[in-house]
Amino acid sequence: MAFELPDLPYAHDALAANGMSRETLEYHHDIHHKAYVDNGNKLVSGTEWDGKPVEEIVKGTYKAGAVAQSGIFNNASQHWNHSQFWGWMTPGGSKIPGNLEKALAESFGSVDKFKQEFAAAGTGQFGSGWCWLVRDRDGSLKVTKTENGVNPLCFGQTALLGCDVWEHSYYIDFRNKRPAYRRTSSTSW
Ligand code: MN3
Repeated sequence: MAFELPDLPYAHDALAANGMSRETLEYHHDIHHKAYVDNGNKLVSGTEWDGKPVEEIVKGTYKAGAVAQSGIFNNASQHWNHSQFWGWMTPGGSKIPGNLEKALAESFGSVDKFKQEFAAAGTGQFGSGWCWLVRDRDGSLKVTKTENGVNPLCFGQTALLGCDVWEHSYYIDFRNKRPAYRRTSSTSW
């Protein structure tokens, strides 16, 4: 199946009150995410990955430890990352499910400590990348950060939450102030 750009699950201006403007979502979803979809489809076409699920392509093309990943990996992983990312944000925020709140408190000491660790991972990621809350293979919850399009699928982990810290995710609204952007995503519950 070819990659397809999913619709945003809300209007482009729905997150403006949370700090993510209509203009950011017009660029980030309509242009950046669409480019990963279009470029990914061009690169995958005619290869062994043609018609494969995006998760399989990401896992199959990731090269552990490599600084530069292939074009197929970069576009497939970024398509997957952004497809999750839109659904992880909710206009006005939402409550953390009770079972997750309990698991966060057990794993990190408190929900606030988890939020601090998550934000520190995002602000501490040098250059483009993502920060994540993952369930690791042993079942434990962890905060991680990855470079560029690398994501938890590459390590056999389940992504429970991720925040895009590429400049295109915050530069229109916060310019170079990545820490100010934390109130958009990491505290939107
Ligand atoms: Mn992005």
